[in-house]
Amino acid sequence: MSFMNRRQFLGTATAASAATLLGAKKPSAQPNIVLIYADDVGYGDVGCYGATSVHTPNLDTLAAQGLRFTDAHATSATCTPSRYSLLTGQYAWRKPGTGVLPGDAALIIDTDKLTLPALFKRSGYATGVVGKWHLGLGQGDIDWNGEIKPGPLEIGFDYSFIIPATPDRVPCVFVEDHRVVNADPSDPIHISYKAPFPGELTGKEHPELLKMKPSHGHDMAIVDGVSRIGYMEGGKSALWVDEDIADTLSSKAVRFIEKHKDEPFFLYYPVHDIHVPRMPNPRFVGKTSMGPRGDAIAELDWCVGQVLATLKKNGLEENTIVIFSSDNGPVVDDGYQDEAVARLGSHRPAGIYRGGKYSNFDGGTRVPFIIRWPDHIKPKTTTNALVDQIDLIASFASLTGQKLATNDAPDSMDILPALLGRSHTARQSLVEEAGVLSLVEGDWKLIRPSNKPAYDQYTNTELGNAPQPQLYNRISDPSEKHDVAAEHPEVVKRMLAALNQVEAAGRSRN
Ligand code: NG6
Ligand code: CA
Repeated sequence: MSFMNRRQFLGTATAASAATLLGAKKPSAQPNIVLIYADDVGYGDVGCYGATSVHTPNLDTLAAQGLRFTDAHATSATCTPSRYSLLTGQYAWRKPGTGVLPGDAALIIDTDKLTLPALFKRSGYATGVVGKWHLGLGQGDIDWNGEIKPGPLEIGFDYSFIIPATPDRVPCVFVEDHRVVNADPSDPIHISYKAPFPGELTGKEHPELLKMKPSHGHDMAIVDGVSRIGYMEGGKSALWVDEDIADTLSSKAVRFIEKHKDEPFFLYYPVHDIHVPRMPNPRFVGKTSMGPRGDAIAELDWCVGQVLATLKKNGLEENTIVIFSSDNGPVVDDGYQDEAVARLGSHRPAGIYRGGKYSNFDGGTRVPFIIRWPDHIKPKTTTNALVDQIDLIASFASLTGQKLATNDAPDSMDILPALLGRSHTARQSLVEEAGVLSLVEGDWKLIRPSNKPAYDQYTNTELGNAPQPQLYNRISDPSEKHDVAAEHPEVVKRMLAALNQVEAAGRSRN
């Protein structure tokens, strides 16, 4: 089924079954979708998940008007693989080269594969991405002064305004569609992840030039008084100002919504907060007792508020599904001296869960996940259904009345009933990726053995690696404090075999 408009959608048989699922309230049209994807925001980092050291009134409102998940996961404990899985419906670990990417990496998503935006496009939606990309661009050896492709536009987005990699990696410029924004041909941009350019001052040699100093790594190119990962020359007119990134992205997201208010749209909005360098706009500085990390959460909440206000102002509230989640768990010191550790106080970024970003433990992938669709999803509800962001593609295929081919999104499950709060069961199992793979199944979580370090001293993270398989009971021991592998050798054996099987099968949706 391709390019249905809202009216055609209502006329299809599949739409009728979607309407049945939605209960008495028929979908008046194809709902718009806004997917707000935060960066490094932990389970315990927002008010409606228990945070008290920072106020997140907009996220709390979203939860109060919608459904809040307590067992929702990113597929990975770092950014690139989670984003890859979210957009393709394929576990990133199936594809080599999907770890945290440098800023000059080639696009890692196949342009001939079904993606989340392509799914919506097929159904007649306008599709856009505004925010942090981190999935590579081009085919290697990117010319930042010319047309930059393939990228978002080649995998299904009609519009794109992106930070190419991360805010702590060069190039520190925005790319809109195929071009660097405000590029100046007389000051060409060059990027290297190998060596500084002749005459380039680096954070390592010139710490006196820095307003935000690294705690580990991040001592290469200096842009806007912050040293980054990678080297960069040229492009002075195009450089972003860190304190203005949230405002810039917010205005682009708002503009996209307003421009497409009369047609169905899908906006993927991977905001840059609260990734390092944490440099919120001065109007958020001091809003929390936690320094830049807390203030960045306040800025993130403001970004969410801007979306909600725009939907309201344009009469789009009712017919728009808003989803909020995060790409991986929290980290406190992620490489800059931003007082995050010293000012953490009693705040627990991962809530009761162990570990955080980079970790096999649940703090690495269990993240906030809130969905609101007025009149279709009951407000003020919570569910413990096991869901994964990778499931959005199959679930939205179902919502828009599309059938997935066998090889499309091979690890994505249709969990639409759970997403709409009609069922408290969703997945039976899922695979999480960090240092090694883990399998969550029923009450159990099994972490594969690994000889990688158990602890990272720089980020102060329990990575959850151990030379023997670990087994935790998710119900009686959600904080993964007691490894019970020795008591349940048969469960360990069965789950190790099941994990091998998921891996070997190349797919996990039947
Ligand atoms: C790490 C960076 C960290 C962050 C991470 C990726 C250092 C020392 N640390 O290598 O700061 O950028 O990569 O984060 O460079 S993610 O959220 O995009 O996965
Ligand atoms: Ca991240």
